[in-house]
Amino acid sequence: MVMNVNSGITLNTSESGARLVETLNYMDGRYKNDIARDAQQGLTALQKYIPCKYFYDAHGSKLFEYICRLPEYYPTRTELSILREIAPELMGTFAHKDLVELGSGASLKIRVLLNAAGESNRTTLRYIPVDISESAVIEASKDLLEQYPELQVLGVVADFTCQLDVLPTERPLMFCFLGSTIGNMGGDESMSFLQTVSKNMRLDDRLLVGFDMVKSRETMEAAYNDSKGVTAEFNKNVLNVLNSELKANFDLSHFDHLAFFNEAESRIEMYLRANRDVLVKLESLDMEVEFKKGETIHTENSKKFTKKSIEDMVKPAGLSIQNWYSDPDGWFSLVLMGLNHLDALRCSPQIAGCGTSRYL
Ligand code: AVJ
Repeated sequence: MVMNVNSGITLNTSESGARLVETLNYMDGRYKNDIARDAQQGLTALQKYIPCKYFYDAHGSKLFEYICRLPEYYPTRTELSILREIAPELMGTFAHKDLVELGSGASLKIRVLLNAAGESNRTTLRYIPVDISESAVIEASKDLLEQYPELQVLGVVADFTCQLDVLPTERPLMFCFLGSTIGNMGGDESMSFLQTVSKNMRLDDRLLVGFDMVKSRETMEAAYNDSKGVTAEFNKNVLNVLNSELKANFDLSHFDHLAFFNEAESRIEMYLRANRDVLVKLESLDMEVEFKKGETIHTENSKKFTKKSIEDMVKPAGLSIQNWYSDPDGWFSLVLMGLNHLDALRCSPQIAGCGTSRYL
């Protein structure tokens, strides 16, 4: 059942066994506008680009899950191995709190935390997956309720880069931002994102962020050039998304997958490169785009971090690092943060009374 609860917000309830799955959708009607605007901007820029959030339609999400299981793609299994280690400590006392996952996708990793919480803590904690894909949020919530019938789940369909203020505020929160998704943002963007999260946090809230660390070029480049070509298919699939969302006529065979480590920027960059001259029509935008043979569309940055680059980003956001967890090789880091008390005393609306609350 779908009903409008407020302008632009819909409440979707569907059933999973005896339980209702509640999903608040703040994205209704936005996606089409956003992708039209972003494609228009990106495909007319000097260096053409498409924002990487458009990888994740139903097929793209499936391909991404496949990537996560590839032997070359080390981040997922490395992060999972750390999560398994630290989950008992993180979740031992986690009751009466909300566990918010930003960019939750299929909600696979969160199971490690939910398992560690144990059944009795699970009855009082609430899991809040936040993702721009409504189908991902609904499917993940249903699966979770089947596996953990005692769990409370509130699905939120929203763009976490700009809609954090829609989250409930009654109980202490732990924000989880896993998978080094933060590495997809530009430097300024990730800084201001952390600032926004920190402004939305109270003193007893926590933020757990996954960071992929710099390591040998071979290891990093292999992870984005897997031998089965799944990453190439994932990359090209974004053209299919434009084909269906914007009535475009990209021929995927006219583009090649390209991924390499840019050392100066400390990031993997992914591109689609035209292997011939190409003319594409985007009917919904009433627009034609020309590609010269060899011309590229920039589709993703995936930043690789160092301890210092993480600290430099976290401190200006008013966050303090409480715990730093890594695998023995230092390939991946999970960083647990809270509000920096001194900054919080100066800036927190609750304490200093500067007016507005978390809705900034
Ligand atoms: C979603 C940020 C984890 O940058 O590694 C995987 C997605 N892109 N292969 C990453 C991705 C190509 C990705 N994250």
